[in-house]
Amino acid sequence: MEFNFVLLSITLTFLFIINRTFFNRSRIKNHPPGPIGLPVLGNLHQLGPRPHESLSNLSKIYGHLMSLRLGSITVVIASSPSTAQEILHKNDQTFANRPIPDSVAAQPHVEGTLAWVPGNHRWRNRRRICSTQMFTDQKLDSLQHFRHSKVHQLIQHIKKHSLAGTPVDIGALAFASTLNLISNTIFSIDLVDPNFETAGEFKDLVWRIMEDAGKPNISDYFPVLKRFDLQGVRRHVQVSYFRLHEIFDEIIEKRLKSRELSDERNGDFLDILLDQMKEGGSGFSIETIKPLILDLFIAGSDTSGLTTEWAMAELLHKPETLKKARKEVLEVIGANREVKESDINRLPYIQAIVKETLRLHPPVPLLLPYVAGNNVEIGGHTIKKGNQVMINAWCIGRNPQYWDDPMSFLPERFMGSKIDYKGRDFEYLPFGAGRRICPGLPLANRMVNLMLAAIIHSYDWKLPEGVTPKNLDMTEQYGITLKKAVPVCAIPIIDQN
Ligand code: HEM
Ligand SMILES: *[C@@H]1O[C@H](CO)[C@@H](O)[C@H](O)[C@H]1NC(C)=O
Ligand SMILES: CC(=O)N[C@H]1CO[C@H](CO)[C@@H](O)[C@@H]1O
Repeated sequence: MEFNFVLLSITLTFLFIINRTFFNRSRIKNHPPGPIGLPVLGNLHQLGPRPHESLSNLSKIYGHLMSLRLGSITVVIASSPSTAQEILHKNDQTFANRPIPDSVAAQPHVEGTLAWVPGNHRWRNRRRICSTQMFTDQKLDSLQHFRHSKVHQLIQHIKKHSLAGTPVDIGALAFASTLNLISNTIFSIDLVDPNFETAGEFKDLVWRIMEDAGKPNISDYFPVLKRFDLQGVRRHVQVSYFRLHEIFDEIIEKRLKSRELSDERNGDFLDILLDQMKEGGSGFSIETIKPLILDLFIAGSDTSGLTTEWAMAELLHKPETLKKARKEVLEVIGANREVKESDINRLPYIQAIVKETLRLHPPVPLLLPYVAGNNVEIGGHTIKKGNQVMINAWCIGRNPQYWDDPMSFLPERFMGSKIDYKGRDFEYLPFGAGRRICPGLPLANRMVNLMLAAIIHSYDWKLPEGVTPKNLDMTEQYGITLKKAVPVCAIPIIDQN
């Protein structure tokens, strides 16, 4: 009797799930097509270790707008320029909000972030301050001397390797350098040892948050389970968030004291935010500027560092492009001074290399997720209110319909081309587009071009013993950003002349 009861309940549950899995979709008229999933898991098992690539493969079967079920969440994936445009541009009002992953929601005052708050008036206010006061050409110019001195230190550090003939882990150096480029832009100080001698707590903390945030977690796909924090993600990541807030508290307190003593200002991002705090109606307080600052570090450091690493990897993979790049930098800058941000305009080939790198290796391959605020018609299908929406920028950048020879690294394709990553060309979206396009783009553009040009300008590069351009490992590894699976190491050589 008892046995039968168990059997019955199992069967009923199973039928219930089957029912939801197979018939739910067809009941929604005109829902985007997609693969049929397993009970409970849905299509989670089909994502694999490189979701952007699996989704790209699936889109070849199901089309440029397809629907997957991840646990109990329905996710719609757009994989063409036209569907991306309809979502990011035409219907940006509908897609103003993002779902907040559990690991992100674990931070104190998540409502103070920029990337994860609903696109309401508070978000708009914060974005406006970013784009009119922080990421302007004028402001970035006024803070560029800090970044020049950081890149100088990077080049000096590489010199030690070149004298010893030892390989440099380019990604690790680029990540640490980027953290300091950003921390000098925000705080006018280094948060990572500029001599790269110590590992550095700050770097570890930022890294740990990114790792935790990058792992897909049960709570995100089964929101019912959220409060149990089954995998302990929230508890684990919270420790890092709290410590980072402590570090920021110390810096802010110091700054407030020095501002009391003198009217002199550094003019960095922190000063801008503290000035804003005094203005009525800005909505800023000490507690809510910290998550904003943290957002800039998290969103800006790994992305920019990785782009630099991938660019070097592609150049080492294709030595004739490296040669051509070096020639340009040496001709434009000469051998007697260091590269500056103001030189970037005169380095079209370096810029083309950065663009081509971002086409093949967009560090945020699926952009950040959106959530539909209402039912909406996209590409002839209906996306339902509450569905999550992702844009596969990686897939779009490799589509042979829009790109000749898409799998080859050809910076030349951007020479004299009007295509840019500023959100107008929907076949090329490494920074997203529309109202939530990356606000850090102007800074990223400077940092990556500057680092790359400086690394190439000061040294010639060769691969370590046993590695040839052909067998250099170019595998991608998916996290919150798209890494190289094997770090690119190369030996810097000082020119003999
Ligand atoms: C190569 C470097 C970078 C790349 C490829 C990149 C890419 C992106 C992408 C794809 C998005 C999402 C856009 C969307 O959903 O449509 C984004 C958002 C964002 N990025 Fe970047 N980013 C980079 C550097 C930076 C830097 C340097 C900063 C700041 C210091 C930054 C700050 C942000 C912020 C705050 C957001 C959230 C914006 C919002 O939701 O309103 N990023 N970025
Ligand atoms: C996607 O398809 C290509 C070509 O068929 C295949 O080589 C690759 O392994 C697939 N990738 C994934 C992640 O399924
Ligand atoms: C931080 C954390 O606990 N992440 C987990 C998220 O989910 C994956 C897959 O289930 C786990 O492997 C991670 O450990």
